[in-house]
Amino acid sequence: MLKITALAGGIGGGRFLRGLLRAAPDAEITVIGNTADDITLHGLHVSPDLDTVMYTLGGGIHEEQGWGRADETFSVAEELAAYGAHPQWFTLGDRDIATHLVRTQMLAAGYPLSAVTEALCDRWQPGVRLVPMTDERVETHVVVDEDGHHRAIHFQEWWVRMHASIPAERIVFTGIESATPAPGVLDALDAADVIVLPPSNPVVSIGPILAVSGIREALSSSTAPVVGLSPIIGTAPVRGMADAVLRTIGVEVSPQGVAGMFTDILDGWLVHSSDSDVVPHVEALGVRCRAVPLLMSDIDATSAMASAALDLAAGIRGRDS
Ligand code: FO1
Repeated sequence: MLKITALAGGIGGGRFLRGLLRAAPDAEITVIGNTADDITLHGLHVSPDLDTVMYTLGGGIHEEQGWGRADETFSVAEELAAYGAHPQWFTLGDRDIATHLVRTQMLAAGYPLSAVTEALCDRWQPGVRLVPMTDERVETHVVVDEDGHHRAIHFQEWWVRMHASIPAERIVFTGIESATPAPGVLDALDAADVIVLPPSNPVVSIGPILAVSGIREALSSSTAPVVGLSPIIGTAPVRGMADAVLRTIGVEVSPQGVAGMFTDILDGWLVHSSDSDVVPHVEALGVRCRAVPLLMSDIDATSAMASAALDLAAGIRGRDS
């Protein structure tokens, strides 16, 4: 039984994982999910990246959006707006709210986020074991300079309300100092035959997971091959705002720039077929590199990407054994 462990954010992670499940139907897959996007709204604990993976693999996702539920209604959101309840820039659908009610109720009863996630996944049967990176609260906040005042706002406000329209001066993972890996995380990294970094946002999705104490060390000392897929094609992200946050931390917006963030943990890196000129530069970093199609247009494409990642891992394992 091939054991695969993947570190995943939200939309890109969910889409890739659907292809991984198709490419390796008999594998045992554990997903370590990013929780730094989490936000409390109207008293509810929302875990966007965990929910996106759970809904995408469980068949409940709103396909075009990549987040939230299919067949959604917004009666509660309309009523909240009628009361002038804030914020109104982050819309929770009625079906999605049930997820947040169960999560909030279980957290209030003392269950850790990992137990809550297991309970929610019991309904959705995503076909992977979804584990939050930590059971402690971590939130990505962004320092912006608005009208000459520096202030820290929640990542979701910067991304959803401001559309990342003003530069992020700094990105901080609040609470990361006291965050420890959730139960099962280090075991999943230790037991893995292959560890995969899907094309999630390297700064605000993969970054927080690696920042949880012990996780980056587990990856860099792992005997299992660690293979990543570039979220950047050419000089732009396939989706989202990875370019904006890469600029904030001073990393070149390119497939080799992102690979350079992870040379301590990467054994292999896939870049898009149009970036084949980048391959020798990545290999010069000591990371095996291949150029393959990385556009996640449909499940055939994501399954092919996943197979390419597993092939590269097998080649690396073969070389090292
Ligand atoms: N993104 C938006 O652009 N607008 C929204 O109103 C919004 C609501 C929302 C509700 C639940 C959820 O799980 C995700 C939601 N997102 C929304 C997406 C969210 O910002 C992303 O999933 C990630 O957190 C950022 O990549």
